[in-house]
Amino acid sequence: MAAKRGITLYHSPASRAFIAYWMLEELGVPFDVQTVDIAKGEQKDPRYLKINPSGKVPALTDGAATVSETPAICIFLADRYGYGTLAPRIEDPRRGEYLRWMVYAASVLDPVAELHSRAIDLPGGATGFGTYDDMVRVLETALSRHEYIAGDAFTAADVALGGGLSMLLYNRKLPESPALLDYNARLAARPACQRAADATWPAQLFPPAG
Ligand SMILES: N[C@@H](CCC(=O)N[C@@H](CS)C(=O)NCC(=O)O)C(=O)O
Repeated sequence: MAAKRGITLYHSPASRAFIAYWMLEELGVPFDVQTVDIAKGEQKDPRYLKINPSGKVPALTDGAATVSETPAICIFLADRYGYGTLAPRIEDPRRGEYLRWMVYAASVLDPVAELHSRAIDLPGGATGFGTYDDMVRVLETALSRHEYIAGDAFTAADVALGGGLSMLLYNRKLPESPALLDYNARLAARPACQRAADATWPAQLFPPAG
């Protein structure tokens, strides 16, 4: 069977699909958007579960390849279309930090902020992700040392982690501290980020600049 051609992003408005959309905009590659309306439960349709067995958005297909989990989508796309620019090369020592923050986005930032917003704070040593206060301190420290999460250059880790951070700030699940707000403003100023927010977020995702 011939492989499907081109990139398709499976998307729902005002969801984590914003992050994958932003990644595609940063790379400037053509893609189709297929809406999977999570408000209507379309993410649990058996046809979509073949693409993402978790029944969540986003997911992405590129030819014969299928990928889901937002940071995995960012890693996949950056390696394929932005290797050496938005993704540090394998031999580049900066790839270590880059991968650290990619995984941190999904394994620490997302679950810890969501749990904290529901007043669930587990003891740091008892979980793989640590406490909310530790997570905020770790992020603030990293972001006060350099402009972007993995160093002085913007990378796909800023899309994966920064996109999640922007959504959490929007939903008031992170503190509006100077380090986090300044970083969010730097990301929001990027034309690709603005295009993705305009295309995927019915309300205003970012506060007006100024
Ligand atoms: N770990 C997943 C989380 C994706 C996720 O939770 N997506 C939400 C929208 S933001 C969703 O599809 N919710 C619908 C549902 O779970 O039924 C990722 O990083 O992609």
